[in-house]
Amino acid sequence: MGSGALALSSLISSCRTNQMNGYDEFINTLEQPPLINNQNFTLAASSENYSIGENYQISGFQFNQSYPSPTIKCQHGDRIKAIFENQIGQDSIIHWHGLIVPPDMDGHPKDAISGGAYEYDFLINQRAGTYWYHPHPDRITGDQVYKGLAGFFIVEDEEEKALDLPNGEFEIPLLIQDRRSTSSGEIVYDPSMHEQMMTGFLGDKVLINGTPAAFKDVKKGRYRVRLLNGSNARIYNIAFQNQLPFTLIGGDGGLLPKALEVDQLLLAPGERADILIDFSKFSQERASLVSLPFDIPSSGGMMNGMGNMMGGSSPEQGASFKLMEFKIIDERVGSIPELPKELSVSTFPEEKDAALRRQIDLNMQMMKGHTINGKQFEMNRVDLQVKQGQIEIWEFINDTPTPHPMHIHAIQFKVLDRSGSRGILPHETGWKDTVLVMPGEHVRVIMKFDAPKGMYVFHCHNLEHEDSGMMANYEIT
Ligand SMILES: [Cu+2]
Repeated sequence: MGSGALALSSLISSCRTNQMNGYDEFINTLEQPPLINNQNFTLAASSENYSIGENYQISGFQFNQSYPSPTIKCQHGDRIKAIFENQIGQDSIIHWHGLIVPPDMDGHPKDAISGGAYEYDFLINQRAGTYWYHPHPDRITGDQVYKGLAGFFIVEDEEEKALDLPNGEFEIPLLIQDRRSTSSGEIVYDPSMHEQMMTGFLGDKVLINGTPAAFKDVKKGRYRVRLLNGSNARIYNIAFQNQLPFTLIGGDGGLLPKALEVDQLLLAPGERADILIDFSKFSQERASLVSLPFDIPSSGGMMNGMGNMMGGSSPEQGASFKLMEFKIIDERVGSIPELPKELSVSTFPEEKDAALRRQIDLNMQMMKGHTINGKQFEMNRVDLQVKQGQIEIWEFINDTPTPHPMHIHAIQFKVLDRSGSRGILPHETGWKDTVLVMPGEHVRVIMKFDAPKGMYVFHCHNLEHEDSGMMANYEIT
């Protein structure tokens, strides 16, 4: 295990109770999103009233009248021609999270349409990975994602196929989202001022692929599980209940250089992880996927401690949850080839080649909103310019009492270092597009700007923070 994982373990609070939030029983079969396995497709967003499990209802949105949203699967080299139809009665646009596409294909908030259709046409010329898509309008992204619009965008390539990883029924994508309901079971999105300014909108129950209290039948063999934290604000410390180790093989931008054995994984909104889990190693009939409790480091400032309090009626950030159960059927499946030592080959940019270093200050103005370098988001203001082909180091500095998962569009970066005790986490050893910056932390990332020229955004992926201004424009020139 890497030193980062050990450092993380030391953060785990020992004084919390063992009582986990969430369901007592896992009784609903895990939903599998419909598959779009085609380079040409339409995603039509519409307003729908629908039920979630037996107990919850929502007046929400769906893509192609489906919840969870369809999974898109394509190959490196594909030319995607997609039509986004907006029938939800408010501004919207789709962002392909993690994909490197031209500026007018990226879902910048200024490209939002109030109705009609937006045509996408772009090439997939990046490595295999677990990417995703969701709306990206200014100030109302949190509302639209929460109400049902988010799905996987999986890219495959030859390097990955050569590894013979589990596939078909042995490949399981899990979209993890928390939700809050009224006493009558209505799921509503109504963040308070405090939630916008501090915690974000935290739920009291977790849906997996839109399924409450989900279970999944699995055989005694090895599975590939793609994890996506599609929650608005909640961070999960993912583990199996008995802390059985699992194998981490990928992060945001695809395969890691080497597989790593871990027993927990801190996943913030927007982040993905790709894991292998061998259910033949479990002796019991059920294996619970959980989120272990964790502490939010304090920034030591005036606001010390306030960030984690008063999260509405829901358990606080860092609380433990039961997520879902795997029900292990007594049927052995054939052995799978062992993983090679080196999973993939990547040439990461090096610090000595960086042409520029920038500090990105994450802050807030009371009663007003969140800021990046002192400013709230404005649609057409260029906040910084970068030269195409240039390598830069950005240092995110969190001067607030709450965590900020920072996402940069149109790029995959490498995490260089993090101040404090957490270090670089196992899933941060490969390509990333979203990195968690805890209160008081400085996190440096390095990247080369190879995307087409034009304007893109970077922002906090706590969607209430993003919607309250923690977003900025950068232009590749
Ligand atoms: Cu934030």
